[in-house]
Amino acid sequence: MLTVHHLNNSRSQRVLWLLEELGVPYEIVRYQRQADMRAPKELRAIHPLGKSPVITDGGNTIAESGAIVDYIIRRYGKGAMMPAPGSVEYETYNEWLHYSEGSAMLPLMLNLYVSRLGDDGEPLHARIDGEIANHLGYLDRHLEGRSYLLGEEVGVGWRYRAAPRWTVDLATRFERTSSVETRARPIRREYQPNPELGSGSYWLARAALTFGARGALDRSDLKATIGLEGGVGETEYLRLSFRSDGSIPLGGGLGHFRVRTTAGLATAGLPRSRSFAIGGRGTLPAERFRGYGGRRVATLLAEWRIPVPAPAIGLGPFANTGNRAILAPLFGIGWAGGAIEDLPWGSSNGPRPVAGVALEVLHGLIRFELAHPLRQVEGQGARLRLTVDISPEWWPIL
Ligand SMILES: N[C@@H](CCC(=O)N[C@@H](CS)C(=O)NCC(=O)O)C(=O)O
Repeated sequence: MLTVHHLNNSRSQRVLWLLEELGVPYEIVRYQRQADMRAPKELRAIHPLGKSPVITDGGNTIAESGAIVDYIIRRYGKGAMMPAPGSVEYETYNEWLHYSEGSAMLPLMLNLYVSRLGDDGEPLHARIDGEIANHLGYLDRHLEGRSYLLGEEVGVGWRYRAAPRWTVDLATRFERTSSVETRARPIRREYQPNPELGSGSYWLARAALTFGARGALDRSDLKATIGLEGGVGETEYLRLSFRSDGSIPLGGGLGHFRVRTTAGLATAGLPRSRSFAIGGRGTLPAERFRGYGGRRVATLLAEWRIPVPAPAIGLGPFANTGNRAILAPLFGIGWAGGAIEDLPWGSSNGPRPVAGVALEVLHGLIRFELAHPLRQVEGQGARLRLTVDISPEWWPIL
């Protein structure tokens, strides 16, 4: 029988969780942390590192969370919890599997240890906090518009490619949200973390029609998705959403004109976890991040993307920062209505126009946005805001 060598309050909780989800029988051998939080020496008899999680199964002894999860899913998962090896999704799954211990855990552990140094650790905090913000921002961007890291939902879906650029998606799922509250320690205190959005249990059905991008940067291009979702649970609701991104080349070295739009409309029963939110990066620069939202939203962001020369700074023997940057005067307008009780984002009380300029450098990777709300933001006064972020084009692959 598979045995989990479980240390209290430790990462082996993940292994127990996985085994429970899969319904795999197992037994637990418990170890108690000592007063100094270290594992008792008995764990070294199982694996030389003396850490938890460790599992033993027949002749196998396996340490390291990712390796254990991989072993259990391959051996006992019967195809569940893992995309088919060789598929694109499998590579993404594998990346996330390694990501938690390989990248994300380091700044979190550094934070834990360095915090114990009190004032002596202060010089290290800027870097540690920056890295934590980097990782949380990455996760946050990856989760934008979806509920899970690897999929959009737990349920079944069907995708049909009707024509090279047209795709139809139909899906149904069961969703239970108790809380998706996050606590953030942002660099700027204005960042709006997720509120407690628990909305109970729902059966959902979803249909989406997507017109895919041609993917050619120097020609005109358009991508758009329209989705209709219906839910039955604590309430009943319908939710219609639309998103588009199009650009037209202006010719003569004048760059591109680009327009991005989003729109959402939902009936009165919309649960809080499915509410729309706008403001800040990606939707309405210069306005507060997720400042407005509810059951009805619309945004339009237009910019004129002008290529300008930039000094190419060497980045080692094979790369440089590129000899071109994009300067983009921009105009945006957003509107939100149908506020939902207890959410920090509410009605915009009419349209919220903004204007500014963006600068994209490092082959379009880094985007600076300097923008100004054209209408006063309540309680804040209208002021110029600078945002530095990874350009939205890169969000899906970073
Ligand atoms: N990267 C390893 C980390 C294992 C690890 O450090 N476990 C901690 C508990 S979360 C531990 O055993 N600490 C006790 C000690 O180091 O004595 C994994 O994910 O399995």
